Amino acid sequence: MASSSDLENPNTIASLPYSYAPLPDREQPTADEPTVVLHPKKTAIFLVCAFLSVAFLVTLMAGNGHVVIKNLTTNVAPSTVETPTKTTPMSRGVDKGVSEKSFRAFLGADNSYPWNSNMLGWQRPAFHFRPEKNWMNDPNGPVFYKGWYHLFYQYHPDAPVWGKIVWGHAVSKDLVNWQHLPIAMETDQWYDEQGVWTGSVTILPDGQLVVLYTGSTNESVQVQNLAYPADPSDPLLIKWVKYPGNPVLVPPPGIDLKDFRDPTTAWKTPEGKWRITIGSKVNKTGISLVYDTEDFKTFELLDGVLHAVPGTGMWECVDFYPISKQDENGLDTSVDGPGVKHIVKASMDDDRNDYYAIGTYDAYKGKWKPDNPALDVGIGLRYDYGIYYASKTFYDQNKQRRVLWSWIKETDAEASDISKGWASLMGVPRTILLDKKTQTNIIQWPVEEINSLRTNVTVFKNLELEAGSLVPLNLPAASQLDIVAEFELDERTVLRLNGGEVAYECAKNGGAGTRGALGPFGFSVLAHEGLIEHTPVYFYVAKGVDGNLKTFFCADQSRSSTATDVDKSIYGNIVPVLKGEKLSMRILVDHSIVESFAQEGRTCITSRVYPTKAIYNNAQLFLFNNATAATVTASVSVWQMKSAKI
Ligand code: DQQ
Repeated sequence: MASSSDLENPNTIASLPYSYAPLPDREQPTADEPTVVLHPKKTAIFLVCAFLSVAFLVTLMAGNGHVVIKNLTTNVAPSTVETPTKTTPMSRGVDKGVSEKSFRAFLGADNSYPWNSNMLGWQRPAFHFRPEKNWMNDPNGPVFYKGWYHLFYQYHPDAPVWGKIVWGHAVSKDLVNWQHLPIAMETDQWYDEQGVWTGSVTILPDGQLVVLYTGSTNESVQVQNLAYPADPSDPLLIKWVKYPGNPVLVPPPGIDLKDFRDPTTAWKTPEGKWRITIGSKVNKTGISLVYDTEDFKTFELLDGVLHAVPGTGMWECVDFYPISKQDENGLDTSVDGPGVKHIVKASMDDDRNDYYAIGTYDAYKGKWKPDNPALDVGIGLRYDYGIYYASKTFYDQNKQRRVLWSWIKETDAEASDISKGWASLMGVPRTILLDKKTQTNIIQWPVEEINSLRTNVTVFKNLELEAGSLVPLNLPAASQLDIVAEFELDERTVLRLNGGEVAYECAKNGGAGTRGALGPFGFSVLAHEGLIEHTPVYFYVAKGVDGNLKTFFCADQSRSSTATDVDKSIYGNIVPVLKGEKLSMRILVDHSIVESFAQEGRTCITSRVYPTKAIYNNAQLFLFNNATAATVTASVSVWQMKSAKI
């Protein structure tokens, strides 16, 4: 095992057994195809790898994989099993006017899996933020203030399910290690009796802070309220005061009393006023209302809306911010001008995903339009193609960057959340920049501070993965990893191949078990040695009739767990790959959370994975190439990740 200081020294690069097993459905190699030559001393390892490869391929190819999973559930030893508390399925949030807050696909079905405390204990993340216990959802009011990063969040202090929400609060010097602080705002007023909901911080020119947040009133009407720090000289901002004249905004005529929430950070208008936007809907059209204010106490509703998209439903947690067309730094929210584009992001209550679009803002009219109407908000690009919702950015004046926080919910049964005593966490904070190469998407990347958790790197250079190969990376531990890899497809095969693959979709084409000439290939994370459980994160390259390549980035959870009561979706989307670029991915594995980034953050996928066997020392990492034709060359660095103080 090489250490990080050995990185530059080629002698310390780990040697790796070459693994190849003929594919069950593959003809013998033809003369012009590469032949595998095994070194004698590697034969023993080869046999083990070949066995695993066959097991892997059989697993991958067994229909959609569910048959395998069903059969294997009988292997779970029930000796230490605790019977989970059965809960009556009930809606979390909908009757109060917000989206469903539990993962409900399996609720009501009598298929609770016998989870034990060992399994549930492993799921707890080591470097993703979450409160000490109970329920958390949206990030609120992130800000850098007097040397501290503040994170407020939707928090239910009484149970690990959504309920009467208050603002939880934590601070950090580095966005990695956190100190939990007392609840910042409780449900102690008639105008927020049913919940202190999502809101934002604005920094005024004199450095003072104001907060606007949604209160769900005693009658579950959604109103906007003003709050500010009780003692602005306190860098920890422990105590907050609610403005006595609250609410400062109530739903305007034509807007349903339960469709008016989540005020943004304010930005400056050309006239020097402050402007905010608030999500809503009219029938099925998602909209963003615009208000101007001078004092955050009285507001003027602008004619029309910032933007509206028919058919998208209620917009929650709208975010609006500038992004530089040429610079590598982030922009403060009020920045505007010729070198600037503006992003509108909305969290779609209907499908629970965060969509963004790049466009042009008209500050005089208070309106924004997308550069490409086909990729409008709610119908085009997503921040993340997995579990990622209610996100919120802030401008970090400490490091001149825009940082994205997001809620990652659970996709297990609510009964498991009750057993483990906590539910949900935050994604690792990501910097956001416009992709200068494509100009048509943003790039998201874990904040650089995350790298401080890296330790014990293992490096594999130019590994040749024949079509149909599987390589165990034999790491001492694989539940906390930072994996960075580059892949190159064998050019001769790519050129030789007749194009013709028309449509591919990660979710619809059978996942890692669907084999094409040029993919899938990538990693299997949280993999049990016999691949009883494993989660492939991979590229799939399709050659079209026009000869052009299209690359997809996917995460396949269909075999991630032998448990029957967790989500097993296959996620993913296309990823732009420009001429001359290698395929690259980064994966952060943190127990039950896997955050994956392709092409330096053009396409991202966050997965929640709940293995029952591939846990603790039984979690492993494999490289695989399940293509039928192409050899793939992989160069990989894998760091073990230390636990953060959270
Ligand atoms: N969560 C909050 C609302 C917001 C929703 C309530 C999004 O303000 O619309 O907990 O998850």
